[in-house]
Amino acid sequence: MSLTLYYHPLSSFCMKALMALYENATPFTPHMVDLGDATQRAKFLQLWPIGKFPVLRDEARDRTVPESSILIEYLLQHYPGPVPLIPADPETALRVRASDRFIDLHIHLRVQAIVNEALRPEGHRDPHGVKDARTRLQAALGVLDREIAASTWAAGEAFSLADCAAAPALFYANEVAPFGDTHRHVAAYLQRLLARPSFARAVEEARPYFHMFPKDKLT
Ligand SMILES: N[C@@H](CCC(=O)N[C@@H](CS)C(=O)NCC(=O)O)C(=O)O
Repeated sequence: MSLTLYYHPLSSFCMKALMALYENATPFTPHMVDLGDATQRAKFLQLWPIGKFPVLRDEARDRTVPESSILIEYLLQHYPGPVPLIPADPETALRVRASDRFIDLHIHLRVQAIVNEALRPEGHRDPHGVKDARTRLQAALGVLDREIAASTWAAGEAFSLADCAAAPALFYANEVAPFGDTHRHVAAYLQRLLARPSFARAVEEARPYFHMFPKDKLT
């Protein structure tokens, strides 16, 4: 098998990549990395010195592909399947990419900042940073709530890259700042995402690691 995904099932950006692989039933070898294990971390850093996953390794084409959105575009280019995830029409493709960027930058990374704060040791906390992340997360959820009120998926009526980004981002956003009572269109969208088999599978595979999520330390 040519493709190997370096990942951890609990990682939200890795769930995004997994969804794309599952959507198109793309054959790959999952390679779980425990970044808390010094040996595994050192080996992973040799592959990708930035040390963030997901990373796709394609032996057949001798390519190492980090960054979830680029990784998905790479799969669509070189290993396409029945679900295009980025439509051929340039206007719609631009809408998909814009939505993917909005979700990653203004929702996903805010959630990550809030979770990372909970993982920091006492004395190394950043209360201003987490307050800012929470404020901006609410603003982004407001924007998404207005947009998603009018469509089934993030960028229209076709499931896309943007929905792969949104699913794990919103799943964890709902843990750090529950939005069921405040953003009901986003809440309904999350239910649609949870019913999508590719995301349902990623969540099931993450479930054994949920105890590692620092829910009781969130501020
Ligand atoms: N922009 C990157 C973000 C990847 C990312 O932040 N991954 C997290 C896990 S969700 C990670 O590797 N964290 C480990 C670390 O920062 O040491 C992408 O889209 O792939």
